[in-house]
Amino acid sequence: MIDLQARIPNNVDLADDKRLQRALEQWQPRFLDWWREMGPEGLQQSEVYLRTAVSVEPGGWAHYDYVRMPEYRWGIFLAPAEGERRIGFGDHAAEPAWQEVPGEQRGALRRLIVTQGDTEPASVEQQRRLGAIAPSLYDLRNLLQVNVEEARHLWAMVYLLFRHFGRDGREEAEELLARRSNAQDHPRILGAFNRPIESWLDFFCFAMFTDRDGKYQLASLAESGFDPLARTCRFMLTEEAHHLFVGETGIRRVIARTAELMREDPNEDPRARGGIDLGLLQRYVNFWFTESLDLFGSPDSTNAATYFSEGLKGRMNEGKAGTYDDHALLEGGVAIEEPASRGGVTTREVPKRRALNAMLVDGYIRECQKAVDKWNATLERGGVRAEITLPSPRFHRQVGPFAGQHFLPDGTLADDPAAVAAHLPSEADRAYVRELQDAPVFQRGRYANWIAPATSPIDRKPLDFEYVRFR
Ligand code: BYC
Ligand code: FE
Ligand code: FE
Repeated sequence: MIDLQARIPNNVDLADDKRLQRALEQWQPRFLDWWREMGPEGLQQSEVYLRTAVSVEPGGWAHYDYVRMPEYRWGIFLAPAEGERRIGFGDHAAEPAWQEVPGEQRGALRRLIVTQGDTEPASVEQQRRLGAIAPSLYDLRNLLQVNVEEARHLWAMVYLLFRHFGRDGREEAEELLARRSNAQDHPRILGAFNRPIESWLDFFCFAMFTDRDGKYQLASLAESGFDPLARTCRFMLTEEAHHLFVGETGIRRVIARTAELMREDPNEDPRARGGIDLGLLQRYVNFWFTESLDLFGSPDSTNAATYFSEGLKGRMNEGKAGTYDDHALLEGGVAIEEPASRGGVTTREVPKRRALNAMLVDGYIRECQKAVDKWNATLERGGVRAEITLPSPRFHRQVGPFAGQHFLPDGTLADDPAAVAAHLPSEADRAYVRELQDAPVFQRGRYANWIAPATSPIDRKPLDFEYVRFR
């Protein structure tokens, strides 16, 4: 049983480790200061219908109720231990999984945990102003659900830092509250987490593409030989599914509404009817998809090879029977694309351990494509003969061999570097979206004009439920 009245709800026997408990209880008020300063703006007193993680049992892990966000029960939950778990890959394969951090692996592990932890508060910071322009109570509630859970993911990483990394861990935990998304002098660690999210179009694209990187990274870390990291990531994945749902269905509803407005307009122009045109949406997709590809790191990465060799970060489903035969990856290679002279593209064979980022991103792209196919099916049903497409991974890159190159979304070289910008959101696009999303819709069951109503209830409540009570 988990004691939900404890100051920090947990299933890690915190009460038995008084020093650790005290240390985390000292960090808690600083976390709350950060939340009040950088969390959802203007909504801290409101009562929000939120789910809270209360156990790790598959059927009953979440409890739904109205909560004022600063009173949300941010807890520490590890998925159940899997008996005598063994390391599933790399040079330590078949050795018992580590319950404590091995000395040689300390630096690399700390870095992985800090990088993962840094993204969580970053996303909350990026999204903090969206409440004031929410398209409905339903969407507002989903945004805030994502926000409190990302903050819980910060707790998940901070627990590991405090429990396993001593003084350096405590210092890193302070830094996690000190860096700020998009700040000049102390930005967040990874690129996409320093890009502004100023509209709901940005937010839905972020939840679709960037949270999905989160899913893939967490799934890789869930294979870690460091068992506490594996178990905490496994449980985080349970929450992550909803974030991806918010992104994918958010864009789907925008598309459904666009199709409707196109049918109504004699010139098939959704803008004439206060909607979002597909060209603009495509540019937002182009931006967030490629920013998210950068989060996978370079397709040829010695870091990735080290993480795998040392048993710290595996492949998705590495431990699942039947997924892979070879867990050593010492033989063979993977062909990686690189720019060649005069706008051409060539491939180079990279040893498998160094190509792990490339392998992970392949699965990610396939999953994104499936969601895009569903969007296009919505367009087709809506009678629109146009499609959203994923741009080529050569386009708009800041990491990997195509960084700094000027390729177009169709994968061909741009004659003129400026031609690339035409496929990304322009200042005019942003201004239009700002104009469209300048006020919230807070009446129950109502939606902004540019998005179709929701179709999936939350916790089986009616869709016109009072998901947020303003105070
Ligand atoms: N921006 O060998 P390379 C989530 C750095 S999202 C800036 O190519 P590596 C969430 C890299 O650090 C999931 N810098 O890449 C989503 C390295 O620096 P050094 C977050 C970047 O190391 C939504 C250098 O470039 N989790 O949870 O194999 C809402 C060369 O790196 C970037 C993780 O990322 C970038 N995009 O892979 C909330 C998991 N990419 O060594 C939450 C932990 C690379 O030159 N992190 N660099 O100083 C990792 O596994 C790896 O660090 C990465 C990079 C996959 C990110
Ligand atoms: Fe997260
Ligand atoms: Fe997420």
